[in-house]
Amino acid sequence: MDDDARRLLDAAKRVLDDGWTGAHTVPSRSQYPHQWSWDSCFHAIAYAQYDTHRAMTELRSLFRGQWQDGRVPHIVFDPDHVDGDYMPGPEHWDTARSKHAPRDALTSSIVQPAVHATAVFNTWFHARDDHARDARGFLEEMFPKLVRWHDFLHRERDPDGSGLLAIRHPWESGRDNSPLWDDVYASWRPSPEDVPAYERVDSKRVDADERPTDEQYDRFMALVKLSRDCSHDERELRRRSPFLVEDALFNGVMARADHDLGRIARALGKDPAPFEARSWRVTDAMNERLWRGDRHFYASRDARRGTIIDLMSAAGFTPLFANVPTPERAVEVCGQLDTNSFCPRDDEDCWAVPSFDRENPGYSADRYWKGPVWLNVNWLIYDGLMRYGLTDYAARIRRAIRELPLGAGFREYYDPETGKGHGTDGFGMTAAVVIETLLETRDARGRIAGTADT
Ligand code: 2M8
Repeated sequence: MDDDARRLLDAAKRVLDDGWTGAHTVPSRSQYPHQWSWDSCFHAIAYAQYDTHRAMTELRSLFRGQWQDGRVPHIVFDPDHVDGDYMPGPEHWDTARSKHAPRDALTSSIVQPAVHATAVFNTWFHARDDHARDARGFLEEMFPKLVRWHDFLHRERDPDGSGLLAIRHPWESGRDNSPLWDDVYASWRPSPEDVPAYERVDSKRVDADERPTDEQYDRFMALVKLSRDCSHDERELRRRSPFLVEDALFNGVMARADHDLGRIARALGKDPAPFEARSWRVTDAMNERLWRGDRHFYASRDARRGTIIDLMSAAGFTPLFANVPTPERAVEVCGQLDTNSFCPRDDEDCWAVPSFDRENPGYSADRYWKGPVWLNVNWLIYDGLMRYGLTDYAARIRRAIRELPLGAGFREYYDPETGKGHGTDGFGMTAAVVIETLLETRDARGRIAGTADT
């Protein structure tokens, strides 16, 4: 490792140390003072490389918030920060209305992409020497929790039995204000009585122009209220939610997680077949319903209206993470990455991979999920490309994962054209993927060691 890389690694570890509460890592001290579900998985994937104990503590802490019906909530609130530090706080969710909510943890009632089985698997796989025994115990402890989590998703989130899972809030995608949802909003505007009273705090600490608009927040909050009004009952919400989307990233991550749960089962001497079968089911459904052959990428689908959301975003490449495309298709997908929409390889003034199509009028270089480069999503694509041996474009992404933070710090997201950092600083997911790419050894076929097929 060269000096620059060593310094970057140390700085990234300091970011995670600064966010460490003793039980978990906050995404950012100032902007996100609680525990977020997929952020924690990324943090754990990084810790798995150098601190098994922390990786285990991080994931255990998250699963303290698991509901009795198996759901893993997108936020587990820290009781020390519930007084206006973040909105919506527990009072907006009022999860006590559900008999499934945990009684000893304050949480939200929605979910985020299921990176958990992958994070648990990596934690065990990379554990060395004196940690190996603890990690084996951890794997045994987490297995039934993961099974209940995946059971919940496949049981409650497959509205038409197609194999594709649906999200019922934009926050569940992890990509809050992606232009993809504008398509859905075109036919859904909440009436004033559907929107609860609320006061934003997110735009006080980060430039309001970089955050979602008030109109988008009205919709976010209307969906929070709807969840509360339905006592967070999934069956009722499947019927009533105006937002029901089969998202390419959510499903791609799920196909990988099901596969990794199968690998955990195998490691424990149990039958992996049921989990692998689910992974194939999601994979087949994605190839059947979401693949856009004419555009060489995976779209998302508005499940409420039964229409394809015909917009290209970075999410459309994340099925690579789960080996969803055939090798031929993966090459096509890579070709689409190598265009003006997502930064061609020969364009030195463009940082791969922007979160949204640069050629679309809805693109914005600095507004949150409408175009900026998010390194956690880039990492999913990077890992996928490596698994296919598509190392050229992967190398371009890896360069961005190192050089953007080197130039602009560990920011939440970056302008694809200037590399300028935006959003909050000291951001955990950015630090995590920097650590992973610096420390992970990929095998001769370019696959991540901890997740290569066995
Ligand atoms: C952002 O989402 C939260 C809501 O969950 C917010 O804007 O308040 C997203 O970028 C999401 O992907 C991320 O997990 C979260 C914390 O980093 O922030």
